[in-house]
Amino acid sequence: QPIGIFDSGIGGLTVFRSIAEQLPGYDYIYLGDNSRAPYGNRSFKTIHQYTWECVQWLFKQDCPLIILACNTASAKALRTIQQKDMQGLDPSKRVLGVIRPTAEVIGDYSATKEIGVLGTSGTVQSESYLIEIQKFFPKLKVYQQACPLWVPLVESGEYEKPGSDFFIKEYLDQIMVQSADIDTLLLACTHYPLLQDQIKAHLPANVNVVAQGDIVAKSLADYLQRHPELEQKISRSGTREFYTTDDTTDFDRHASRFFAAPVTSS
Ligand code: DGN
Repeated sequence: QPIGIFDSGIGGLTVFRSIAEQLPGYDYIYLGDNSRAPYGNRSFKTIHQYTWECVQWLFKQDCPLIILACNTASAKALRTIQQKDMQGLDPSKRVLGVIRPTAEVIGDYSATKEIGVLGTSGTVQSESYLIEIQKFFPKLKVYQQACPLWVPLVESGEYEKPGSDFFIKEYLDQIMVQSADIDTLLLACTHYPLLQDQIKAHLPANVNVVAQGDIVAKSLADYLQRHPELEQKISRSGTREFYTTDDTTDFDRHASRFFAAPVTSS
């Protein structure tokens, strides 16, 4: 039985890439809901409905464990899925998100104890990071900034062109002006790691830029160790299957940038 990995589109492949690197032996199925992406500006109800449909599809593929490798879906749909939709289903099935594992450790990256969270409008409006981080680091000061143009910048491939720096700098200026003591910026969106070098180039050298793929992968490894009955169910032939709800040629062309390896989807 494979581990299911869900994202609104191709962005979750940055998280999957870290998971596949740290836990290479397991089987995985990735589903990108590209035909309805991006989720970033959609309503709570719509994001929940789309995410739950995709989770159910992954359950039908026999996944005992599904990771919502999407911040927007984790922020807006995970709680309802865990607390309502899954009631009455096989209790051994699990759906996990990316926000909690990130919130558990992000405070450790900061010396000043002031951090900035960069995400989609949906993630920022949900305040999920503020709420989750408070549970683990109650004294940490957390500032937020929505960067709605960064997902289209990455998806279109325009980020590799010089004009993109204008849009990268704009949101960084908006977060850094909130406090002079911010020393850590969390990239709380699957697409932003592709902008990491350009983001760093606009910031003082003392500011850490943290991508969450490796954090989520490490947390998953710990989770499987703590849940041996679940871990036993996962098959281990090292297969990776990719599915998209939209055009496969398009998915494959863009996906390899995010996954850092060739991708063939169905
Ligand atoms: N995968 C989404 C996220 O991490 O927030 C970004 C893409 C989107 O649907 N807006």
